[in-house]
Amino acid sequence: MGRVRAYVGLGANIGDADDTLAAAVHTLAALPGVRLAGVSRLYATAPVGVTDQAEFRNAVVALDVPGGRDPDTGALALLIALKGLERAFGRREGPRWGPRALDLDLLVFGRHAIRAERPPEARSDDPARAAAQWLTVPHASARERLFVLAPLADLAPGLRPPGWDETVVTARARRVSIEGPAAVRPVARWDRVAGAWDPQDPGALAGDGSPVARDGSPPWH
Ligand code: A4P
Ligand code: MG
Repeated sequence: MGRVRAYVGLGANIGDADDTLAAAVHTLAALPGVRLAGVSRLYATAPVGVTDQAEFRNAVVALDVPGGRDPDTGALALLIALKGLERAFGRREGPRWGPRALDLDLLVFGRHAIRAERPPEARSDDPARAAAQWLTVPHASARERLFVLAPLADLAPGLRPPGWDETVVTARARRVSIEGPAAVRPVARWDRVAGAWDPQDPGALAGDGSPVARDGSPPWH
């Protein structure tokens, strides 16, 4: 298989999350065979799931990655690289939905729908995690989370991931009406030349949830 456009969600709420996410963008871009194709705005987001924890920073990157011999193999190779990066950035096992130094989720892998079971010898002793799918793509809860949909819509508003009956921008508008526009707040744009977050004029989420900067330009330029 050739190359595949993948979208990866980044989240953090321990330590200097802005720095962590910037470093993670650089590290993802340096993975073998990977090309960085886009970086969303950086968002400050209200915690979902366990709400009694610090605000998160979230972003999404677009990566062109090797497709592997088949989609399952290519996507699992990327997942394993993401899990390695989480650990390298200080992620430790913690409660589900709890605070984390870095969370990397594989949101979309081209046009492929993937469900891979963890091999028995790799299952955790922790019963809460033992039955977890090894990999489900598109990510099972992405559609219901504004902290994923808002940055994903910066990069791919018209994308309709496999299994979805709506585009990313439509899903975002639906979640804005449920979670409220204050749940996610753009705080910076990615400066491609500097390779850093630029907090100047990050724009806003418009009433319909569409990303429009004050100068009218789309936020990823
Ligand atoms: N897994 C299956 N499919 C995937 C996939 N597409 N991408 C498996 C990544 N992993 C996938 O994930 C648990 C297992 O899911 C992995 O071992 C992998 O084999 P994890 O990252 O270790 O655990 P987790 O993150 O605690 O669980 P989960 O269900 O992934 O939680 P989420 O969805 O990542 O939620 N609030 C805000 N505002 N921003 C956030 O970023 N994040 C969470 C975590 C909760 N609240 C948040 C945020
Ligand atoms: Mg996760």
